[in-house]
Amino acid sequence: MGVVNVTPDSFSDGGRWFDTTTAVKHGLDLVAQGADLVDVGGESTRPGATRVDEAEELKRVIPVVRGLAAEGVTLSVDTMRASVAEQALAAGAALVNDVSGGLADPAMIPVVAAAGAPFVVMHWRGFLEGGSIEGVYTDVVTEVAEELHARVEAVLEGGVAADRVIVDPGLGFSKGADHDLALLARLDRVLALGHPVLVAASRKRFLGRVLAGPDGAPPPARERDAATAAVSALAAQAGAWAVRVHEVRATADAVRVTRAIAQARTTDPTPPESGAHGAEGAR
Ligand code: PMM
Repeated sequence: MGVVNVTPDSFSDGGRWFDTTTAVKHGLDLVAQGADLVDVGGESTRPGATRVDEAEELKRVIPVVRGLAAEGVTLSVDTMRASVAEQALAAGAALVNDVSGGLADPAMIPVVAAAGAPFVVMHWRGFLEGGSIEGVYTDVVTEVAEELHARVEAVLEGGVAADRVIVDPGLGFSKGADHDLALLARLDRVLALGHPVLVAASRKRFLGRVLAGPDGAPPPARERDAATAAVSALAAQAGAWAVRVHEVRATADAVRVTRAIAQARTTDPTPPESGAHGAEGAR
């Protein structure tokens, strides 16, 4: 899933694809680089961002959705507003990606249910707890899995079909770097919810912390793409359905090679050895 942020202020690419023509061209470039799906958003969710009004969000998103749909691109719309989701679906989007998991707008779940569209339900305590940025957890993996499960139940009760629900641990949303790393380490617990899993690690703060130099300064967001591709490969290997990234080529390659290795594993006639270093023990 490639990202087109039609915003002036997203944290890693704000302002770069802000007019319709540039945004459509960027979406087509992402497809040429290997994206199967393009996620179009008109509202930044970075900490401290103020919400855009509905008219402005529609003005940013709908022409880009229309332009890319006309080119045959499979699209998701990244929005917390039911009206934007509804109009984007009518303009050709296939899927709705709501970082609030249906909490921000009570009309969202009915709109998605009526359209029969796939729905990405992301975990974010900012909406569960009224805006807290850094969540406090005693066991982040268990708590995120349980809270996502509760959101999925609400979405199903609202009429969205079970086979339309995709879940996302919401890396960086009310989570610090250690929380993000723990969730990636135990993606199996999110997969155990029984729905396809979307992982969106691209350029996020936790990568900045892992990659920080000796002075502790994180590299700028756009220098985190190699690390993003590495996380994408690990997420794909763990069983993620999709990875959402800004720079597609490296991640598409990483995912393809991961898949090729998985295929080679299934066709290898030699049974795996039990120890990491085989019967002779560690060398
Ligand atoms: N992160 C951002 C925006 N949309 N959608 C989903 N499903 N999951 C995410 O983690 C997510 C998202 C913020 O990233 P950006 O502003 O750099 O695109």
